[in-house]
Amino acid sequence: MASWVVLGVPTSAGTHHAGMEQTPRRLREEGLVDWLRAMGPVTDAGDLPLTPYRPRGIGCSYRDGDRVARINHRLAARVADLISTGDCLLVLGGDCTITLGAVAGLLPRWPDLRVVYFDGDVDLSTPADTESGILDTMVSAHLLGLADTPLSRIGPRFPLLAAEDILYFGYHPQELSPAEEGWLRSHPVRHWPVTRILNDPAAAARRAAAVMGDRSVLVHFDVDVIDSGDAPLGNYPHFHGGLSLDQAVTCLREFVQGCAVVGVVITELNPHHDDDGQLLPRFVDRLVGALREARPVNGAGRQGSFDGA
Ligand SMILES: [Mn+2]
Repeated sequence: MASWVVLGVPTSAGTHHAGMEQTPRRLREEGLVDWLRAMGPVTDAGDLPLTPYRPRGIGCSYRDGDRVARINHRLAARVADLISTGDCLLVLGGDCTITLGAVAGLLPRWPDLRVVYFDGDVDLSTPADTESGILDTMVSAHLLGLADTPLSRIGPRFPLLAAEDILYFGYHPQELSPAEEGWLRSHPVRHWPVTRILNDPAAAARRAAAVMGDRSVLVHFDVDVIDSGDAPLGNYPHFHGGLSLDQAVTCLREFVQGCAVVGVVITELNPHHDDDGQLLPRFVDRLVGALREARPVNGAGRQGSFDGA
């Protein structure tokens, strides 16, 4: 198994209400770090400062952006420091915006980084076309530089990623806005909706891992890729016929087994949705079962210089 460094990012500043800032604590209470440690070397780097949602007024198109950028700056600096020992990064969110900080922190060492965007959505909204201003709907737009804000300039380059560096996996077509649909159709980006992978999710995930080649990979795992009818972990419900929890975690296992994963980010898990106390233990059990299959990072993709070249 890979050796892991675990960092919690207890923030819900980039979403529409509080809740997810409790998730790193809850995942640790359910034994995530202890179970991982029972299987291999784990460093628990603790949590960044608690950053709960706060209302910012009506009609804002870049909601609490300064604060979201600030926490992601801190995350990027911390990640760059932590991965210098060669561990695989496990970030416990927190809302989806933390994938920006994780990418920005990984790029100096892994400039060839690609992202498997394993999410019920594609998050390609921008401040120019958003209705809510909620930044967790704009994450990949910021990764790709479609939104030019302080948040998209937190890393060593702009844009952080090119379209061909992302593979959207598992989003539901019904969640796409017309603008998102148009962008996906007109750019060289791989996008595999859940409707394309549902007949054999594991085989599709194996193909996705193969597409990554020998490049280093961050898996962005938004739990709203799991249909809320099976496991309502996601902060925002998705009821369109998505993956089950077991199918989603099987896909995650295929990703970490099949390509050169240097980091995994767990996002959008709202612990308040676990009404009977069964859901989080089940999630942690399945998650650990997948992560234990990760390859050691020293077998990962091409390594860059530490000063960002
Ligand atoms: Mn999502």
